[in-house]
Amino acid sequence: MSGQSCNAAMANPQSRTEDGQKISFIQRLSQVFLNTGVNLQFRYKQFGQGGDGSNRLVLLCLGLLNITLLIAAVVIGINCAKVKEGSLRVSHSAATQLIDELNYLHGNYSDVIKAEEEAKNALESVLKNHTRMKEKIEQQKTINDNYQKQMEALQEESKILLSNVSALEEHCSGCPSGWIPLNSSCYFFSYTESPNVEKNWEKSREDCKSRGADLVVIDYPEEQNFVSHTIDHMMAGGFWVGLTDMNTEGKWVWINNVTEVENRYWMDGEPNDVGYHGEDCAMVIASRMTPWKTRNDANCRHSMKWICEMTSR
Ligand code: MMA
Ligand code: CA
Repeated sequence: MSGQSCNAAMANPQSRTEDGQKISFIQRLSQVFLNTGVNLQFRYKQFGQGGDGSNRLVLLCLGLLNITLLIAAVVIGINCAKVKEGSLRVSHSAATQLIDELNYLHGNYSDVIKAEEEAKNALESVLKNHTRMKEKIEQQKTINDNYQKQMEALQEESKILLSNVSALEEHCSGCPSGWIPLNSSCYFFSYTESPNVEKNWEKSREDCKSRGADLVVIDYPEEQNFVSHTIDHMMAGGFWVGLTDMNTEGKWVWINNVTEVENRYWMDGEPNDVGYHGEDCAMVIASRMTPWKTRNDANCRHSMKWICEMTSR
C-alpha cells in the first residue's frame, strides 16, 4: 500500500488529491510521508516489534524516501540556480541599458554645454554690435544736427540772397518787386498778388493810387501787345484799364486826359454801352486769336481785376 503511494508521488509530481484538487510535488511528498508514518505505526502495533517482513518494508520505504528527498533537493537547487541566473541576466541588461542611457545623457550634456557656450558668444557679439550701433547712431545724430544747423543757416542765407535779388531787380528795372517793367513803366496786375480779389472801376483806381500809380494807360502798340500777352497767360478774365466815357457818352478819354484812342483795339461790336445804366468804363480781356482786339466797355460798378501803371525810377 505505501510503496504504491511512494511510486505514485514520484511518477506524477503534479498529482491530484482524493477530491480531485491539483497539488504540487512537495505537497504530495509530505502527504505520502505522513501516510507512510501512520501506516507504519499502525502495522507496528498490529504485528509487534520483531516482524522481519515489515522491518524490511520500512527500510525500503525510508531508502526510497531518501532518494526522493535527494532528487527534490537537486531539482530545487537547479531551479534556484536558474532563477538566480535569470535575475542576474535581467540586472545585467538593466545595467547595460542604464550605462547606455548614461552615455547618451553624457553626450547630451556636453552638447548642451557647447550650445550654451555658443549662445554666450553670440550674445556677446550681439551686445558688442549693439554698442557699436549705438555709437554710430550717436555720431549720425551729431552729423544730422550739424546738417540741420547748416540747412537753417543756408535757408537764412537764401532768404537774404532772394531779397538781394529783388532789391537788385528793383534797382535795375526801377520797379517795385511784384511789378513788371516795360520800357520806362512798371505794371501791376492785381491777379498776381490776390487772385480772388475783384473791385469796381473806382475802387480799382483807388488801389492803384495807394501804390503810387494809376490805372494803366495803353497808348502804343508794344504796350497793347504786352498787356494782351500777360493777361492771356494769366487766364483770369477781365481787367479794368484807365479809359472811360463817363463825362461824355461815346467820348472815350484816358485818365491822363489823352483822347487819342485806337479804335482797332476794341473787340468786334464794342463799345456797345449795353444795359440800363450803360457801360462807361473800359476793360481788357484775353483774345488769343486776335491779340490786338482785347477791349470792351462795361458797367463801372462791376467787379473785376485791374492793372496799374507807374513810371519806373
Ligand atoms: C457781353 C457784351 C459786352 C458787354 C458785356 C456785359 C460778354 O459780353 O454785350 O459788350 O460789355 O456783355 O457784361
Ligand atoms: Ca460793351
